[in-house]
Amino acid sequence: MTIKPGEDGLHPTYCRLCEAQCGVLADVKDGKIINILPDRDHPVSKGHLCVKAKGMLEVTYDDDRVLTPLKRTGKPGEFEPVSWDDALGDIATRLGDVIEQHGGTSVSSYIGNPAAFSTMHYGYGYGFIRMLGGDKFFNAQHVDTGARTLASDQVFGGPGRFPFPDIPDTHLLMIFGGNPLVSHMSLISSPRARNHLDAIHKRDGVVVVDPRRTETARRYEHQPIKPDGDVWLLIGMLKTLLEESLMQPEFIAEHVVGWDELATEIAGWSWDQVVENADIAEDRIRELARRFAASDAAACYGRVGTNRGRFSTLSNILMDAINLGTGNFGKRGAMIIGVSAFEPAEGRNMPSSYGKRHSRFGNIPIIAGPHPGGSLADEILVPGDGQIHALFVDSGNPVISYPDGDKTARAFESLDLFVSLDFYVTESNRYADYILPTPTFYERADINDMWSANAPEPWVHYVDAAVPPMGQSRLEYDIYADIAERMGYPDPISFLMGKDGSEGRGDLFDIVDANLRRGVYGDQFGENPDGLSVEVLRERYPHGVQTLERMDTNFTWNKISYPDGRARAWTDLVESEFARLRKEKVKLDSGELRLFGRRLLHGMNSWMHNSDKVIRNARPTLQMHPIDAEARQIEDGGRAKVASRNGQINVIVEITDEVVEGSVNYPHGFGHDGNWRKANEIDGANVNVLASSDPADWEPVTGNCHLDGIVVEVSPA
Ligand SMILES: Nc1nc2c(c(=O)[nH]1)N[C@H]1C(S)=C(S)[C@@H](COP(=O)(O)OP(=O)(O)OC[C@H]3O[C@@H](n4cnc5c(=O)[nH]c(N)nc54)[C@H](O)[C@@H]3O)O[C@H]1N2
Ligand SMILES: Nc1nc2c(c(=O)[nH]1)N[C@H]1C(S)=C(S)[C@@H](COP(=O)(O)OP(=O)(O)OC[C@H]3O[C@@H](n4cnc5c(=O)[nH]c(N)nc54)[C@H](O)[C@@H]3O)O[C@H]1N2
Ligand code: SF4
Ligand SMILES: [Mo]
Repeated sequence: MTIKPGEDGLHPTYCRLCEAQCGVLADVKDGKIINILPDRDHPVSKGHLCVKAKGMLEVTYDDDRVLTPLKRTGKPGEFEPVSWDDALGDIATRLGDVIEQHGGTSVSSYIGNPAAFSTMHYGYGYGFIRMLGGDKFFNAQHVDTGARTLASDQVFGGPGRFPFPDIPDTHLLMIFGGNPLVSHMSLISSPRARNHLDAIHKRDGVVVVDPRRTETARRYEHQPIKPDGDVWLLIGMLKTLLEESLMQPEFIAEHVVGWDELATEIAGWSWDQVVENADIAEDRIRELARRFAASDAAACYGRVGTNRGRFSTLSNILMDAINLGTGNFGKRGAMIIGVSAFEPAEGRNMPSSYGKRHSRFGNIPIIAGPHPGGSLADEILVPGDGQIHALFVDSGNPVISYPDGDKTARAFESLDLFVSLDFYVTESNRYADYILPTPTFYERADINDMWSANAPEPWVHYVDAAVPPMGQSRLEYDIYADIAERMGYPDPISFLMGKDGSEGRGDLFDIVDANLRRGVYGDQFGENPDGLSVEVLRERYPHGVQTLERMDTNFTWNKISYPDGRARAWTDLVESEFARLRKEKVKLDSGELRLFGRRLLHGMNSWMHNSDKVIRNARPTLQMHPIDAEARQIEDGGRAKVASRNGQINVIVEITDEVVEGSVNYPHGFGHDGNWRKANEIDGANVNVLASSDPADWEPVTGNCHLDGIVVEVSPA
């Protein structure tokens, strides 16, 4: 017997804020969650929680939360409640008018970060837009994972998989541009990652390559680097491996194509070039490479800090090359690719479609669907075929998350129709015509569909809502399906399944259930009586079920899309990126200050800053090295003006040798002026007004925005 939404008692559920997806117990009394407790019976998180899970309780019962549909009645941010019927009726009519006048390609959407944790959200969200004829979608790819996605496309032959380190058995972990003790690890679902990292530290080590001595770097071993310096360190490590014959030739012969071409290229770079640009001594680079090769199970893992730089794609490809060349791929403790619970064991990666389409603005090759983030404003503002006139923003806040926030705001205000699905009035949707309220994750059923493939200790967890949706909030899927129905379309799920909707509205969990039952752990519709279905999960495993003791490392190999099943160390793109590196060679010590990002333990992207628990200790500051501060007569705790070619902000300064000389950092997600009372009070700025929406400032192969390594001038304010 499962407990029903809103019933008194402890509801097993899970947190849907980051990949860790920790098990939670929601204590419900009189229809309200009164406390959030760690779930010690969750098979993998075993009681791990961070402050944000409780913060979500404050969000759920926040007085500033939107609980009725809102219609814009005046200036940005001025709204009045309307009925669902009026809101959806007007949206359907106006959407129909836009499509009639400008065609389906004038309709688009941004679906942001939280959607990565709610069931099939990207799928039906994009299905909805495609059904209306839309051909442009936006999400966080180009500010988060773009370089990793293109590296996967090149190295594995398809963009759909993120490799991850098999951390319970890793002996040496090199982390490039990630801060797991704050982020709780990204692109890998491992709620107790810190325990694993501590154990790795006792084996051969955890080396954190980062321009800041981060929380993670402090606990383990830090290798400072200037923003954008990674590609040089990686070339140096590969040079060492080649010069000192530290590779695994048999492994390479079996699994890698194009190794000799890469080796020739690497040999063409001199140690002088490497050392000058990496700003790290040759001895140290050699030491890191030797340790990597000598370790029984090593992994090079890159995250956000190696995705928004000038040569991030090449850096990610070179990390793969180091893993592959030393035999640290598809092996216990090394880099692996997993299988999702919603595909069969032999499930294949999607094939590459890179460059088959280009963006209208910036002419950037499309990697895996989404359009370059930096182009959103111009896709709205620049007239022409395919110009966006109607936009849905769902689970996102692009005015703060995307580059050139001011321009994005201007673009939003110019739309014919702007519909937001959110539970706050944010910096983005204050320009909307309608805000449609949605539940928080404690008010919805979900299954951990998207990330089950990236868990070293894989599990599946289905949960019902702990409490029913608050106020008039409604699930995103139902909102899309209702609008579609009013316009005479099938619901997005039926559309995605090639049906016309005549059999009635498709249920999200019917598809989920079918995929799970056919999947690697599924009951195969009765053929495997011990296997899983949604019903089995619901009845037997309310705390989730660990499906394998460890992710099978062999899954890695059938996720390679090249027909020969081998990875590539050399492609046309690798060749042209090296040529570009030769030409552009980022000058790292030209006296300029470079700005990079930082995440706060007490903070979540552009939101959750209205929760006391979360923001209590959060203080957005510009971190600056003492030498750089002295040269500019800037005082600790004082205010400074930070200016880029694109814009300027006014910030509080924190002088610290935590950052490498020549760089400064500032967290993103601040500068609030939505309808949130506490968040608006925080003394912070939107750092992304410094980032540029000019394609010249994106990585050309991905269209990734340069959010790290922005050249800035800092002066006393
Ligand atoms: N300078 C700089 N910029 C960055 C980054 C950086 O490191 N530096 N990081 C980038 C990264 S990695 C990412 S992922 C993006 C994130 O940027 P976005 O994709 O914009 O996501 P969030 O900032 O998390 O905003 C989430 C929004 O969704 C709403 N929301 C929360 N839960 C739900 C839900 O269940 N349903 C609905 N409908 N709405 C919900 C919240 O109220 C909030 O308005 O920011 C990027 N921007
Ligand atoms: N508490 C908290 N947790 C979060 C989030 C949050 O906002 N708050 N956001 C979630 C999201 S959306 C994501 S995508 C993940 C991100 O997860 P992570 O990538 O682990 O988190 P970040 O703190 O962004 O780490 C990026 C690191 O890259 C470094 N860096 C910047 N530029 C460079 C460079 O050029 N080279 C190198 N080597 N390093 C560089 C930064 O100093 C920073 O330490 O975190 C998730 N978890
Ligand atoms: S680490 Fe924190 S934010 Fe991430 S899932 Fe666990 S409780 Fe939620
Ligand atoms: Mo992200």
